[in-house]
Amino acid sequence: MQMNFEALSRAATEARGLAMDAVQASQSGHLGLPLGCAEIGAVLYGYLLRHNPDQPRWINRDYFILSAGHGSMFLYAWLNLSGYDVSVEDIKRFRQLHSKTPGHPEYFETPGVECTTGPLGQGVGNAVGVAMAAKMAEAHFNTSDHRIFDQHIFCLAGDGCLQEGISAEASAFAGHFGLDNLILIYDSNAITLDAMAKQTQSEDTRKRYEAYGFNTQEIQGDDMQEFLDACNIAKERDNGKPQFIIIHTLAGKGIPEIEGTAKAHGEAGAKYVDAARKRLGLPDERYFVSKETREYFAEHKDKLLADFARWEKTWEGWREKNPEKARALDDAIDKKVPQDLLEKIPAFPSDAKLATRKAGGEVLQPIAKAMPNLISGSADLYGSTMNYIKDSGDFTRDNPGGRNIRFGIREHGMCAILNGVSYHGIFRASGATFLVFSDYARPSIRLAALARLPNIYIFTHDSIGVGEDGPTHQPVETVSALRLIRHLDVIRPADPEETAGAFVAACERIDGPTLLALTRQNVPMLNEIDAKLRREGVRRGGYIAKQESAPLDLIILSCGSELQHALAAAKELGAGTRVVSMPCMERFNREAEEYREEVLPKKCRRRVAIEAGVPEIWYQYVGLDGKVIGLHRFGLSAPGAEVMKEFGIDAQHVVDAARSLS
Ligand SMILES: Cc1ncc(C[n+]2csc(CCOP(=O)(O)OP(=O)(O)O)c2C)c(N)n1
Repeated sequence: MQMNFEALSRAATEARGLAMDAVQASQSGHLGLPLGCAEIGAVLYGYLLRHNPDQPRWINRDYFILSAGHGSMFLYAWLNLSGYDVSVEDIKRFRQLHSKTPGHPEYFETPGVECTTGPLGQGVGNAVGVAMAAKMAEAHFNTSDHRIFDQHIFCLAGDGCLQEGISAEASAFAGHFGLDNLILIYDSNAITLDAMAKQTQSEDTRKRYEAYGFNTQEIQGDDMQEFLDACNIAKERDNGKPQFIIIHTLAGKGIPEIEGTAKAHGEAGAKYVDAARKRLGLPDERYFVSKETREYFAEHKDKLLADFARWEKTWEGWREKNPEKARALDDAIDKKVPQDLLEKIPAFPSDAKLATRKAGGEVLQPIAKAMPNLISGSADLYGSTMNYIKDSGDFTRDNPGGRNIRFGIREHGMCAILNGVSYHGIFRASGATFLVFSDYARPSIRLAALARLPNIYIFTHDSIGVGEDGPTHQPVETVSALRLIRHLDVIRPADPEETAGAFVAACERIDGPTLLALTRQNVPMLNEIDAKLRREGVRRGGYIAKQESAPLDLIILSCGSELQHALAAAKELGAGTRVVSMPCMERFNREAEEYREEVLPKKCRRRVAIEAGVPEIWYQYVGLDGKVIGLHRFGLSAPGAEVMKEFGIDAQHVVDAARSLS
């Protein structure tokens, strides 16, 4: 079928009108991209994208990811025209309380929004992750008779996205791993927010992307035929190269007072909207969409649904011939976790002396067997993070089914790519690095939490116990800072059995990300706590590790490698001492009031906490009457045990603190 230029030009004009009206009404938001890229939207949503507005999460849809999330009205306008559940009424409420049209696109708020974007560059990383997951899905599920996955991933990025380092990390990864299903569209409109782009960039972006291993093309963005041709060339190239299309556009096109200038960027154009609408031939009626445009998109949707029905036939044939694969895919989509996952992990010998990272590596193997959709990457630190799935190979161009991802030294890119994998919805994404470098990845972790993606972060070397590498590598404030991210569970297990519980808790949690903070150094098995309790206690976040044997008069709280000191101190502090293991504050805080009261009865206010990190967060449990043994400074370069001793992270300091309580 030929592309209908007349209908799509009309739609582009009306999409411009929707953006102008919404931005004018809310007196906020960005006009530049929605106006400048209207023809791109028309070609993508009116012709090219293979999707199903009635089933926004259809597993074999093409993706469109708006990395330049500030241009959200672009997305909302095209979703409305395409027949997604985004009404004109929703658009009228652009940027208003509890609307489906928030300032920046949010995954859970709006049907058809694929990723939460806004922090520039993030969408590029997400798109790379989706493209990788799509390649993996092809490898895991397609057969020679049935191709149920053959997706293309389109991503629209601006100067800001490509200036941010995260897009460089992710793009280099995409080039290296040959993600030729990725089509990155660079909206080169020569402006950024403050000024003309040339005031801050002079690189040759096209050459940069060629150097990453992309095929590149350069066209005029408002020429629909040129854009269509470029996309068709990009789609047909199965040559192991991701595709980069530079589109030259005029930001704010349609409002001459601001067109092509930095003023086009935000809502400055709103005051010229009335005249601009007239010039575009739009009637006075606000949020106008013509009958012709509605009819065009209704017809186009019929065609999309017919394509979808054809795919469904392939899908049914595939299911019939491949019942095991079909079951595995159903489970993956439902994020099912075997009920007996914990039992699948063998008990650790009671005399083991292992770092929790090493225990984690052992725990991961049976889990990976039981969860074939789990993937496990590392930012060039498998040797230290120990999370390599031994039964599977590396993900490579030649082996896209490999479940181990070598991300290179790209923590931020890794975490944005993991987000993309989770958005794709089939593989359980996990990735590893040193915990202290979570700072390099924090924006992506925060977005995973905001979008409630079930990522698993296996972050090791979790305290000053790192030792000789010194303060640059020793987390001090990092664990607590991560605990402050809403919806992120941070689990810091104390010994190998708690580590088993922590991994299972992470896999079982599907409504948000979980970060496992594991030690570099060996820890003893805490055999005085029943092994079952150690494993299962983690699920509740905090539990009574040692029950007092006389009336309760002191509670010691701890987690991770310091729980051993709490237990040792309790021996000296008398029969009325209780020890609470608190591997995950977020889980504990979600428990019912009765359980929390059972573990930490209010009547006992003599409390001490110990953790080799900043102390502040523990005051929520020890209160004004309690004491916290922690660190008030950065660490030191020396053997880990000596650093711990130097800072008083030991049982004796717990004993002294407890005795000093009134
Ligand atoms: C990480 C990040 N830093 C800063 C911003 C604020 N911001 C939003 S848009 C923008 C300028 C983007 O310029 P460009 O990508 O060229 O977008 P365009 O001007 O084409 O709309 C800035 C700095 C942001 N959203 N994210």
